[in-house]
Amino acid sequence: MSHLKEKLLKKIEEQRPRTTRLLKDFGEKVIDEVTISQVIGGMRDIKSLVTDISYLDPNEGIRYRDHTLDDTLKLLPKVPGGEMPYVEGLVYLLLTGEIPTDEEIKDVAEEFNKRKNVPKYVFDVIRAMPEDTHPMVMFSSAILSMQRESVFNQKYNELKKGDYWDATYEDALNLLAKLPEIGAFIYRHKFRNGDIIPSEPKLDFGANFAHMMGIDKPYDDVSRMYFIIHADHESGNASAHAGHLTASTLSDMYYSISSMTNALAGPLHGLANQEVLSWLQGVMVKLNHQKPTEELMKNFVLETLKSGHVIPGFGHAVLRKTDPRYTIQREFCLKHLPNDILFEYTSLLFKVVPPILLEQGKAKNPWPNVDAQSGVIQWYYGLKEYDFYTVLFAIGRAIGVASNLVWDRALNYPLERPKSLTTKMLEDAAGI
Ligand code: HAX
Repeated sequence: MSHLKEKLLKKIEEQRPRTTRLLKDFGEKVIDEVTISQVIGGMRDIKSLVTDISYLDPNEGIRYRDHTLDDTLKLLPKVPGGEMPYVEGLVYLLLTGEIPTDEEIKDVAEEFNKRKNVPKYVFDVIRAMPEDTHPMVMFSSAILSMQRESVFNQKYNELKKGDYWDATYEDALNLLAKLPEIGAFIYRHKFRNGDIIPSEPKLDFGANFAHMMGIDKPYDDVSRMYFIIHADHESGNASAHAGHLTASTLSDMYYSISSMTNALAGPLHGLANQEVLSWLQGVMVKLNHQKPTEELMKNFVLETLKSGHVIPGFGHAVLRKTDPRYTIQREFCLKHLPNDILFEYTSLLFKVVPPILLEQGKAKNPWPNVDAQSGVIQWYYGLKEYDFYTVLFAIGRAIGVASNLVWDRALNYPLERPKSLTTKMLEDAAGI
């Protein structure tokens, strides 16, 4: 058994009695009330999911296993010669709750190396799709096509409930190891005439992805940063929730991560990183690539709002301050691309959008989110095909969601089934 799996089993055995006790002795304790606006308004803020892997504070941002994102980046062992930590280290942290040693990171890297070969039929599925298929459709379909590989699915009839986590863990590692290969294949197939670069087993998760994409250093660090900061945002965000909901029916990892990907592909969620770049490019073209004045930028923002569209990259359903994932990327830009014109545009947006949204008085959070900044970095390093950006987000997000699904099965979280009401029932409750 790998070190990671052994450690995970120990943690699961420690955790199970806590969940059992809460259910058995305190199951009827009330922890929340639900209002009509929450019922109509997308279940916003209703406390109804459990995860120990991350927690999103509205003002502080995400914590992974109780570490802020800044601390996570500081505490996880760094790749020699790089600024960013091993993605393998994050996988260990999210699954076990512990900061790994170098040896423990090596163990995860070896596990991934053993599992990264993608079956040929997956590439055939991608190749068979029409040229103008969106990369997220290719990514989701590639994942779904591998469902026949699921250990959970193959062993389901002989598995005891207590061992569901084990087969789910195998599926998680098997799938996570393959996602960079699939993502890079889609990119090279769709945007580089099918000139595929084979994987390099000696490289870590982030560096191998950069290598397969065909992008030089420091893109290896960009990839590590990108996958780490996008990995998890507790369980209620649409992509994580879609994955969790699907898995709650005992659908396996492949069905669930494909669901996660599909939810991420909406413009209000992960597709916002593509929308930001597309919007900024539109502005740049209109300005003939000159730096706009503050006044001009304000006009573009107002025009977009007037046309009934949201300003992509701003606002959040939970956060009420600037997203630390935005700040971390902004600091990277200040260090590596301070004079980039697109970065200057983004910085100007950071200045002009929040006061406009505040004045408009609708958005509960006028501050930038992760997506406002991420495309700028990709563009700078040559990845200009912005409809690929959400695939990068999906590779990162899959790490958090897959870790959660292992724990979902370990703690036997049941089938999800919230209750719906009719409008008449709400009117009755309101005394109308
Ligand atoms: N521009 C214009 N209006 C905005 C806005 C923005 N960036 N953010 C919120 N609003 C509006 C909403 O559309 C809503 O208007 P209506 O009442 O007319 O429907 C109102 O302000 C209240 O919305 P809210 O309660 O503040 O925000 P929600 O929880 O409903 O939505 C969103 C959160 C992230 C979807 C929203 O802020 C938005 O659409 N932002 C732009 C798209 C975006 O950047 N999405 C990525 C978010 C981060 C993420 O998940 N990444 O994957």
